[in-house]
Amino acid sequence: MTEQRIAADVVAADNDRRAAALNADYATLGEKLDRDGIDIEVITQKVASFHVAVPSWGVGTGGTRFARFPAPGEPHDIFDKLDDCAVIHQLTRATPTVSLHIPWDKVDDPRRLKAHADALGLGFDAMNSNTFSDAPGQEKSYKFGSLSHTDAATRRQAVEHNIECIEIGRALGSKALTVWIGDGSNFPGQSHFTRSFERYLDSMKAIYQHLPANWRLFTEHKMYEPAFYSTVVQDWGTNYLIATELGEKAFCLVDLGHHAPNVNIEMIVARLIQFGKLGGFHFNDSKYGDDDLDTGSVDPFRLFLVFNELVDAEERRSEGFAPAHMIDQSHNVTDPVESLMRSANEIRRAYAQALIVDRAALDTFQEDNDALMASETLKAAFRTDVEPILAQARLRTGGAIDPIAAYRASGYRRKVAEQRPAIASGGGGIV
Ligand code: LRH
Ligand code: MN
Ligand code: MN
Repeated sequence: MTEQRIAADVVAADNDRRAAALNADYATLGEKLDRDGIDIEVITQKVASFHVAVPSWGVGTGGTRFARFPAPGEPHDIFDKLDDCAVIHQLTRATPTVSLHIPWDKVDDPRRLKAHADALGLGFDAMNSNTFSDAPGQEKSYKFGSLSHTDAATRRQAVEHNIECIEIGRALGSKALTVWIGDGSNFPGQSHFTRSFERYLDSMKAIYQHLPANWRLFTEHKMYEPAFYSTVVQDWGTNYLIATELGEKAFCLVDLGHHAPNVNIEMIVARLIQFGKLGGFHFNDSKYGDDDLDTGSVDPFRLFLVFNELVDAEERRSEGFAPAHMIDQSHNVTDPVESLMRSANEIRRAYAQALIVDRAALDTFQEDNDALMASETLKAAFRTDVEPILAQARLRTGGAIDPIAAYRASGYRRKVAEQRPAIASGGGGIV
């Protein structure tokens, strides 16, 4: 029996208050979709089986490099973090897995951690290594890079850390490793573009050799930050080269915040799908840079367009198409549990909207070069309020019709604040 962090009667009471209105809205939407030849039940079932992983680093309060403002009841260790992740999944039923970040998450005893996760009904998605900051007591510093460092011993240390992440992940039942490095330079001339990339590739090949047969390796590109002049893995082109150089278990991970403003991310997604190298996502939203804001909070249309490509590939049954869906956010001014719940729902919303796109009509408008009607076909799906589908999917799988209302009614944050001592404020957040 799964341990529940929120009392079932609190959720049931909140659901009871909302059920009649939901059922009426669901019936109305069902009639509308039926007129368009869409069976609402098919969409609801697909949405209910769509899941996204929560980042362990997302449940603590984030910060910027200027300051971090702690909030009451922040998790202290990975066990507390899993408890918070379990709440997110209990209410949304959308997030059955957690993505760990090593050594931010101290995993001294993987078996004990796995037992805790099992009890909460949680599993583990991709492991994330960290060679972009120095861990206490670490022999070699990553100040001037890690996997691409000029010093062989530093590169070896970074490779070994990634191998250790694989080993921890194996014990936990994870099946993927995500590698993001901050390596790069701050000034023209500081580093040799070609040689640093050669060194990076050599290091990655050493990691790849240790990857279990049924694992995937995700590499994450990012245009800039922390390096402000050049970055070794700066864009999807370089990322594609890495994935093809390494082999069939290597794929590109697209973090939505890691591109120049106005870059057409959905088109990058389409290209990576076409050539079999889309590994998965770090979902978040942004206005300027790698802002790590709640998914869908700034530009939901862009998120929808990404899902439009994913559903297109799903319906074309593109070979080997199985992207990993993960969230990567930093919550500086909200309760992280609330932000992650609404983000998971926004991701499902974009999926549901993409599922109701009239693809046959879109094909015809594209073939006929009817630009206006092709665009309208997408907009018609995007304009549809699919909230009744999302709420029904949650309700039918044991979640909350309104997860944030149920969470607030439960008083969870207040209760954990009594058990978890406050964490000091300070400068320096996570990237
Ligand atoms: C880098 C990044 C990467 C890290 C995470 C904390 O900006 O997106 O995924 O692992 O942030
Ligand atoms: Mn990321
Ligand atoms: Mn990022």
